[in-house]
Amino acid sequence: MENGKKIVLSGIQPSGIPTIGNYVGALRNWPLLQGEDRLCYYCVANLHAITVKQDPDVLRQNTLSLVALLLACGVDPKRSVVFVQSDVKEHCELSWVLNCSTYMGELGRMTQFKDKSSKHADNINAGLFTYPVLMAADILLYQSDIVPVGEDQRQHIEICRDIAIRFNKNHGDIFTIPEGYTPKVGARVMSLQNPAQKMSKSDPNPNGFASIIDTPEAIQKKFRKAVTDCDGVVRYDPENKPGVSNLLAIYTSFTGMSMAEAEARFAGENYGALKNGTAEAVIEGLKPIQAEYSRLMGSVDYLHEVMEDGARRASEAAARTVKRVYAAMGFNA
Ligand code: ATP
Ligand code: LTN
Repeated sequence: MENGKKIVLSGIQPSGIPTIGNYVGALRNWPLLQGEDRLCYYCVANLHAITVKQDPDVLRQNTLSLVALLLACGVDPKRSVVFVQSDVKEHCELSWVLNCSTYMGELGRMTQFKDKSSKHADNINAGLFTYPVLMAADILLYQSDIVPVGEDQRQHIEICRDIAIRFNKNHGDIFTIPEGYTPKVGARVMSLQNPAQKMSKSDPNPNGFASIIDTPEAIQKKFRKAVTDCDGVVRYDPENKPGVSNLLAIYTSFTGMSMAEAEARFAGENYGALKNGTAEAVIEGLKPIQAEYSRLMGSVDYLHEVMEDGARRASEAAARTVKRVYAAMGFNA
């Protein structure tokens, strides 16, 4: 809580262009959480992004573009604090302290670590292992009450809560214990090429994901190539028909229809109709965001002002927490 307002915090890595999975699982909920009784902090997590190799020029460009996209999705930088993680030095400071309150065993159980180490076997760095500790620092620095995330991040919210509870027990009541918040539909959009895997913006196969700024033609093409199955019936059954169910889930996320309505809409039709209908719904849903994104990318100075203002406001709040933590540790505060 800050001045009687609940604190909301979330982050997204500038590790590529956000996908429709990031959009329905996370980004589109961010503006909806803005309200009179809440203060939202939205962070471009570039320190997290370097746990995987990044080209500095591409990272710089993706960071700017992500700020523009957040605003295009409806985040209002006057009401919310939009900032870049590396601009607020307290993230690294708190992360170190929390590292010393986190067990190797806990971190070794994280499925994202196991996943990413198998995907990047040539670069299993210590940052990939301690990634959840930096994420806990992001959350705890702002005394966050609510953390909106997609399904894949729930385990990281749990470890953050465990770290905070342990720290409070050992050092006094310093951190607010946060709650995760996951949307009812679209919390886990799967890859179009491999419906057993979540859709990911850093997938080396661009046909696996549709990005928020893909052209209508690219979106049509990627959905046309989506993996389905061979029994030809449009029915929601994630276990036995993961590809078709993923398309239906995307369709309902973009149209607001219920699953029963979506099944009825495609009853008796072939998969071509489902793929086409889903692509159309996505294209329509993204249109206003893409238009606003293009407009904002023409105002680079404005985007830099947003980042500077966000960094200043975030730093004020973060510094207050680090001061209390340092004092509790016996450091000069
Ligand atoms: P990367 O591919 O680089 O690991 P990512 O696409 O998984 O990145 P993040 O930046 O790590 O995305 O996540 C930003 C937010 O989007 C998080 O809240 C995460 O839970 C959510 N998210 C990511 N992928 C999906 C998905 N496929 N479906 C729903 N939500 C998702
Ligand atoms: N790890 C997150 C991105 C992220 C985040 C955060 C989410 C970084 N810091 C703080 C919520 C709160 C991910 O989605 N991979």
